[in-house]
Amino acid sequence: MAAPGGVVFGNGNVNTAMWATGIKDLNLGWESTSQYNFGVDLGLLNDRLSVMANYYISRSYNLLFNQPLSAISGSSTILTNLRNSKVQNKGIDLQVDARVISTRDFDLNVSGNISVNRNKVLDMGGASTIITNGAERSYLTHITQEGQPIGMFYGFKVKGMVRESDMENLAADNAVYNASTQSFPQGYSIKGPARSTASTNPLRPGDLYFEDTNGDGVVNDADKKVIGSPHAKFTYGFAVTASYKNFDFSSSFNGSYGNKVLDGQDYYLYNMEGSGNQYTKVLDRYRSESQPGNGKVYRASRGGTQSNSTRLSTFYLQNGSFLRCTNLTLGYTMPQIASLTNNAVTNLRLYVGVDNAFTLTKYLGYNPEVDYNNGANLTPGVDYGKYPLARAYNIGARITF
Ligand SMILES: [Ca+2]
Repeated sequence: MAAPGGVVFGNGNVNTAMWATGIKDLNLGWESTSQYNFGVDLGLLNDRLSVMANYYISRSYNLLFNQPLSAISGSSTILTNLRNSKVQNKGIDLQVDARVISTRDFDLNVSGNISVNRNKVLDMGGASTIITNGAERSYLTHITQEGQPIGMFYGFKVKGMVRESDMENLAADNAVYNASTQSFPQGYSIKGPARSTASTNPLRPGDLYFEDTNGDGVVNDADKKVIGSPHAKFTYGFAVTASYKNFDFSSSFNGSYGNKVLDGQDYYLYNMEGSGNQYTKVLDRYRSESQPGNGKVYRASRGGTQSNSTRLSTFYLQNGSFLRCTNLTLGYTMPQIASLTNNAVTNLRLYVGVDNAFTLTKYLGYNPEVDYNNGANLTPGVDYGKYPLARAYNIGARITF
């Protein structure tokens, strides 16, 4: 609660002092949860097929929340409860196991599971929307509001890229734009792409421009909206095991489908400010009308003159779906080992395997299974340098004496 530090009084000497490291909410309490489950467990076809299904609905109350505070208090947040807040999770878990083939020489088993969860804020406990920063440069990235899942991505929708042919219209708009009120005259309808108050310079060819959702010709905070969900439509896993005579094989997979990921590293690896390494994707950037790139990657600039590129927009949201093979193993059991060793060794199995064999994904970062701000559940789906999973090769022998 208090930490030693130093404080300078009039004579310039540093005196020993203590400072508060955190401010406590004396009424802080537990979150509470109520949950209902409905499950079925079926064995079919002489138990060669088994199905387990579970439907649940859970509600959590008085959620813990790091309320932002003025830093003058000595702390930037205070952990508190959102009184009377209510969040609902409902979903289905389904598990299927099948003995597909079962003969003297050959066995084949397949199992799979799928989980579908839907999260929804039912009551904010009197708070209005909570807009949070989950990434670099303090830009706001997530919104939590009633009727929606927790921590949806919040920002601008990219509408297009400014080209040379837009400049005449932009100049006409610029001529009537009132910079001090950041607005256009009443009744004026803009000719070119909407101008952004976040951009320090007028738009230039190669800049991204955002959707003006309320149609006033200017892009500002009022035009931000939910631009994607960090929550998967479903997650899943499956495994296949087989044996043929003395060989055995096993494999396991898992994955996620339908979630978006914000790669926080993009602010550096895509910024084209000449200050660090970049993705090779920047080679697709706009350079000129004769070298427009792929039409999606904005021009290079230095010092944030093209600030549209650094605001959270759909440009930075990536498809986070993946399928990962977590393990492949092939084994061989030596049948004659007992007689060869005069029963000194009763069983010998040799095996080779690989963990994290491969991942199928469109995600550009190291690992689409991201969870930045451990436990900060208002900012899910942010990758801030998630460490890649190592691929490990195993080779071994299991000896039974
Ligand atoms: Ca607007």
